[in-house]
Amino acid sequence: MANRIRELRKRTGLNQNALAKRIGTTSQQVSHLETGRRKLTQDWMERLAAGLDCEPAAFLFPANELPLTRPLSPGDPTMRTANIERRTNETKIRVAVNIDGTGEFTVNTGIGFLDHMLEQLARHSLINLDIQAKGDLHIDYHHTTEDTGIAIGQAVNKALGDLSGITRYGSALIPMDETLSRVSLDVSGRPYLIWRVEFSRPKLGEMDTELFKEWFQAFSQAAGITLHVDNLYGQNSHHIVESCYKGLARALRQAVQIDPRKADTVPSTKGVLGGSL
Ligand SMILES: [Mn+2]
Repeated sequence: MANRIRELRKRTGLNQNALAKRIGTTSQQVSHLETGRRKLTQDWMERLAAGLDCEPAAFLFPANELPLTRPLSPGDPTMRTANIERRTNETKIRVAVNIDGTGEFTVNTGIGFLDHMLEQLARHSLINLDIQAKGDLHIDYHHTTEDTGIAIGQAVNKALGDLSGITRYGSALIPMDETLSRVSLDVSGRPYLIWRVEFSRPKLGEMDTELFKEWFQAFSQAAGITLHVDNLYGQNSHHIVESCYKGLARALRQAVQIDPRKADTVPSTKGVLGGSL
């Protein structure tokens, strides 16, 4: 059976021998696994995934079905990274994030306007974001929009781990021409969305403007973030929503930063984040 071990290995720049050493086997075994001479069991997939910093299921994805997300900074323990794969009957999504990135992105959701927003999110948060989504766009954009928010939120949540040392709070005021929006958030493990944003137009490109609330709701729930988004004023719907994504990006950038004065501690008097106040 065809698998994607070789492709993934090459993306990380490892040769068979280097990968074999990482996972405690021989290069011959790696070779047999790649060619299918040795059966790719769950155990092997888990070992290979650990060596290549990806999800075990990544090796089984047919190459033509969905492009593979790049492992971001494989093996660098100082980087907060995560990969998420989410498959339902409605969408198939892969997300890779590196919280400690430089704002690099590869975004492909099939929805042009949403791609534009997610690119802003990466660029202004400095979180590296690799998103590949295939959804049921022939129905409408609802599932893909919402599920993309869930998958990115899950990836951010996973990458942040126990939230040790983070600044926790962040806020931003973002102007775009006639528009001003404010985003305040608490990376606390406590999901909550306040969304005070109205649009003058029902659609932007092919996308219904009502879907942006769905995206922010999905993201805040999955990421475990209390998120308040207010458009203070503005007319142009494109400016309004873009200022919200940029505000999220800038606020997130602040909140996930490691505070050097309390590195290795969780920023709560309870000693643990999440749960009740
Ligand atoms: Mn724009």
